Amino acid sequence: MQISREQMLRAYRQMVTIREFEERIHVDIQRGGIAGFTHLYAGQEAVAVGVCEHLTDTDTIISTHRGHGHCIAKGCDVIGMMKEIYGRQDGLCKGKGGSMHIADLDRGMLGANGIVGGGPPIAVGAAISAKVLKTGGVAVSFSGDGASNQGTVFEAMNMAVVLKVPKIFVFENNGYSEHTGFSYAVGSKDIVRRTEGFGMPVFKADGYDFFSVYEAMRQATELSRQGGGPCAIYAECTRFFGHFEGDPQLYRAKDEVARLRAENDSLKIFRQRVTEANLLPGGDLDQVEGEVRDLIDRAVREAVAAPAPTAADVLTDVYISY
Ligand SMILES: Cc1ncc(C[n+]2csc(CCOP(=O)(O)OP(=O)(O)O)c2C)c(N)n1
Ligand SMILES: [Mg+2]
Repeated sequence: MQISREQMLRAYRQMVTIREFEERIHVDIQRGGIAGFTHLYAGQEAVAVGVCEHLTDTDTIISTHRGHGHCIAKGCDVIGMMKEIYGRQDGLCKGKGGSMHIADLDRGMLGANGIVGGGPPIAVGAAISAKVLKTGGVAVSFSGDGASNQGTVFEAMNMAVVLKVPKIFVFENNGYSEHTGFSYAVGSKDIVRRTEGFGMPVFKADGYDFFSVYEAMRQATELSRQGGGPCAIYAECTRFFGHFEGDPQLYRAKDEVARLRAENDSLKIFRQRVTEANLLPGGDLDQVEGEVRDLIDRAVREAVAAPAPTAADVLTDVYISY
């Protein structure tokens, strides 16, 4: 696998940024300053970063209700995101989107999306646009195991194959659709074969291992950028927090999260791999962690101090005139 020292350090920084961002929100949300539903992505970092490290601003992604990690991995400004989650006037979407609707078109981040299964059809549109305009870009959708059952996702997969567009479907199986287990809700219990049934190749990855996802995405982008049409990535992973903040998680075994944090933490796995192979010294990783913690502290400080939107702001950005 070809990956430079700089790329590895950047990937680690992105994964740590997602983790620290989410851990901080998990604590700070108790203070009551954040409105609306918040779904945290901690635990799934290797997927977002392994995928997005292959993308540029020309490529587009569309996320889910659990979108913070995808936004950070795609290069959205972390301070602007924090302000958005706090509903501030100078948040990334002027405080009007909040946690579930962060978008940044300049970064090719077409939006988080509260409609489960709503993303893939939009990303097929972006892929058609990339093909027609010959941008060389690919369009990526992230979907959970629950979303993989939605009719919208089936239609999107079929259309992407028929139109042979540069579209990559990323399926993140974190074991639960809200509170419903994967093995109950996915009829065939096999998202890979079901996806292949639509006529596209699926690259399987270990969702806890950045390098595994990175390699799967390398193959996926190579295929789709060269005109090979759509493909998919399938990764099993886990979320460290509840479905939403406040979820008592009664459907999980008492020690499940503690065990996953001990054995399946993508940050620890990354550190172990690069230090044991002498690819990066542990001190460099420590330095990244310190810098990220400072950044998150600053993001929260600025978000808390930032002005809220005014009543007049309700009337702007409602309609776009073309
Ligand atoms: C169309 C639609 N149906 C139901 C919901 C309620 N809902 C929100 S998240 C969710 C589960 C999604 O599970 P999954 O796709 O596995 O994503 P995860 O939460 O695990 O990241 C459901 C059913 C919704 N937001 N949209
Ligand atoms: Mg899920």
